[in-house]
Amino acid sequence: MNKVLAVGQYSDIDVAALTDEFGARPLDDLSQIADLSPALRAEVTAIAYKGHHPLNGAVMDLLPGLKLIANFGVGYDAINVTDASARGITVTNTPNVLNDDVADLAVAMLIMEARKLTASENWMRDGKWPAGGAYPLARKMSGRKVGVLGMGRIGREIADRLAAFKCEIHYQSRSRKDAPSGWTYHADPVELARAVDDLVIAVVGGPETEGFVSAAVIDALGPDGIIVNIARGSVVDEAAMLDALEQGRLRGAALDVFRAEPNVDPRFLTLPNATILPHVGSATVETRAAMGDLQRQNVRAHLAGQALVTPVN
Ligand code: 8YV
Repeated sequence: MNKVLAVGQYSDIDVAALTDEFGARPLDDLSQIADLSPALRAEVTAIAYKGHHPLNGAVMDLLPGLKLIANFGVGYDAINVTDASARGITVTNTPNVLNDDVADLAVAMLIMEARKLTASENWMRDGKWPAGGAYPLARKMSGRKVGVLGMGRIGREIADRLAAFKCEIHYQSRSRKDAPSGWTYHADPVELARAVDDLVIAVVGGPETEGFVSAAVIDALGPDGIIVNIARGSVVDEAAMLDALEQGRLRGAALDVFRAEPNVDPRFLTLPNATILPHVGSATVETRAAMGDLQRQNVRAHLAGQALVTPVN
């Protein structure tokens, strides 16, 4: 019996853990589920999922006994939770264990872009220092007004770190949060962008935030601003942001996530005012181990008939 499918690009350690403990059947991607025989599909009660391809009702219907989708990641926008709920399937995610890494990266990327760290390091690696002299002056990051879009658990970790860099904190969220005095709440993203120098995106992905950082938000931030995105590419009007970066209507962008990743719009690859990373927010040995562990805690609880640890529906 293979009650568990381990679907996605797992590390060897995670595949071994899922197969050894649960007898999970590893599959590279969701499309392989349809290739399993109906008898094998009927055995499955849980998917341990790691990926960003849409997992919707059509896939769920291939597995008549499916009761759990345990996502490897805090963001579960790839999973259609409405479809899951309608079929009595519980979705779990891996919250909190990655907050520090993602927040560290957001701050690091803001500094990288403001201080032009990649470009100045390349200046040195390319041997330009002796003849070319000092690298052109960059810009200061500490003490800027920063807007955090989305004050959830990760947004809060980012804001706490930026406060330690003497930044003035503004935020936008569905509701006002219990935040330190001096942090300014804005109900609207355009209003937030108008009030700050730089914008850090930390909202959930999915339909509710699709294109939330619109051309109007980008214009409100203005030509001295930097946008940092560690959330999801879908939150930003990418074409509007690319136009603004190319035309100098936005100073810079520091991006760990993209709309069509891993197939990034090639315009990003040549922009001198963008710091780009291949979705590495949670990509440390320590945090990926903790994410895998939390995913398996949910699968274990499901197989034992116990309460799930981190359900989202
Ligand atoms: C990915 C992430 O899940 O947790 C999230 O929401 O975006 C990342 O940590 C990671 O790519 C693993 O699939």
